[in-house]
Amino acid sequence: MLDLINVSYDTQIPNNVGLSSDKRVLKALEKWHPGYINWWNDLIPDRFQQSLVYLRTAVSVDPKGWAKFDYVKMPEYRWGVLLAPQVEDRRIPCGEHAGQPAWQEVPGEYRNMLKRLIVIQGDTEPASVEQQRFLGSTAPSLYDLRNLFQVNVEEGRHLWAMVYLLHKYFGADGREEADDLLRRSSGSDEAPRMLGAFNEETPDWLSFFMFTYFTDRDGKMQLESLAQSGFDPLSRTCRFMLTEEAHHMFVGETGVGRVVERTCQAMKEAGIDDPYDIDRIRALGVIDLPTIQKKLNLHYTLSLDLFGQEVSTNAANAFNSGIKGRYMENRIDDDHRLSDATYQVRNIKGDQIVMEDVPALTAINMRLRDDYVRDAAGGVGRWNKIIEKAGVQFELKLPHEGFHRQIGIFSTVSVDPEGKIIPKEEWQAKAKDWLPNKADGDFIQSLMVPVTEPGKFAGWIAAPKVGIDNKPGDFEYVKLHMA
Ligand code: BYC
Ligand code: FE
Ligand code: FE
Repeated sequence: MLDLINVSYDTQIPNNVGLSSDKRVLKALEKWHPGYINWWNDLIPDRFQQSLVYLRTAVSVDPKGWAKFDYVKMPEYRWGVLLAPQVEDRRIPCGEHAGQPAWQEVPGEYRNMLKRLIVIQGDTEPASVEQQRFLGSTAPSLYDLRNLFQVNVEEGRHLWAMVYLLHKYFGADGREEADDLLRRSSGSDEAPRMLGAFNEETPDWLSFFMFTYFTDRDGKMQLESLAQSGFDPLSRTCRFMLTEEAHHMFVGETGVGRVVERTCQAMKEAGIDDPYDIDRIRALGVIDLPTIQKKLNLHYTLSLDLFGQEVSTNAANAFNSGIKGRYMENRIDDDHRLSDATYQVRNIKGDQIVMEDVPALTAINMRLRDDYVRDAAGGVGRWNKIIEKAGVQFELKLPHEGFHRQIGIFSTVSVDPEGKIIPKEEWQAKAKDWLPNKADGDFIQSLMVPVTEPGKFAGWIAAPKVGIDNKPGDFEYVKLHMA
């Protein structure tokens, strides 16, 4: 009998999808596996591959106890294929087929749309590992190094999750797409990753924390939407991925919070009250709050681009066909078809930003972005509490959604962080005050020196409040391999 809660280890690929009795898919995945391991080995420096990292591995999909913590060498990590348990009698939650039984096989008429969304989702996962590949050598502590690698192995598992769906449900062209996921690479000229933000650099640890806070949160919102899919295997896959995603955003939120905390603390100790006294603050070896705001501006706006066009027929089709739902679709109290509903979308009239009603069906991306903005605001409020508690007069803010955009309605105009449309030349002249400039980058880079003694932290970041898996402060999260 197939055990759908616990994970079977009788094949090379741990799974709860009965791979050992699905020879075709097992073979296809075993064929794909070496390419994946090569990709991993080329990416992560050898010194870290040989190190023992205190990682969690998913061993079950039981919400009460799905993970096990232990020392592992990363190339030996058991990347598995895990789907959340099937919900009995699950129905398609939205669109023209709402109420019909969820699909257990790919609905032929929506095959291409479904495949495209799975490929885009899959493409982001290895991209993020590629973006973060240089960070290991400058980790501010063993605790942070471990968190980086935890996020990396889980993004690797998310790639596995999408590759499984491609192999299992999309035949020969699914196999080709799975191979292409290892062929494209972040920032490459010939074969870049599919979405803009995933070709940007993650040059330092503050960027890493901002990325896991803001960009992994796009991941959360998109996975929530795909978890509402009428295609049940996709829904179940994404539901399990979401349990892992929570930790990635925790790393981001606490990471930024610890940087903010350390800066405020150093300012107080030195008797500096003015957060804009940048030279003196930087001389303390901490990152001034205005520069943290610039990093926030950058990563937030890059992440907003990931929601696509505000008004989108792609999104309307995905919703109407029942392939992709809204955030918390099953909790929304409406007809789930949006036949007559409208939704407010920002538009540009002359030099003004106005609100306009459009058919709600076409505004699915906008609605998800609105949900995202609300979700993202939470952590910013908690960072501000840290600043307030330290007695520093400064407030971090999400910039206006029109600021610094490459996709959608705002990509055609220059908007300042307050939401005012301004001449392009003025925007360009002020950009260095709004986004990290070369000098900011160089300064942050100068702080990026590795700290590898258990329980010690680089001077620009505070220690975390609690350890991973309740470990004590001086726990050796990574046993570094000495070459
Ligand atoms: N960059 O009608 P539109 C994660 C393209 S993150 C480049 O708005 P749609 C993670 C678009 O493809 C979550 N191109 O499109 C996080 C379309 O092209 P075509 C990833 C872009 O489909 C951290 C055209 O512009 N998952 O998991 O409504 C670490 C028209 O746009 C971009 C997903 O995104 C862009 N930013 O919306 C690790 C879920 N935006 O087809 C992992 C799957 C748009 O006309 N994807 N374009 O040639 C989707 O649901 C949708 O494809 C999108 C775009 C929301 C991304
Ligand atoms: Fe992911
Ligand atoms: Fe993630």
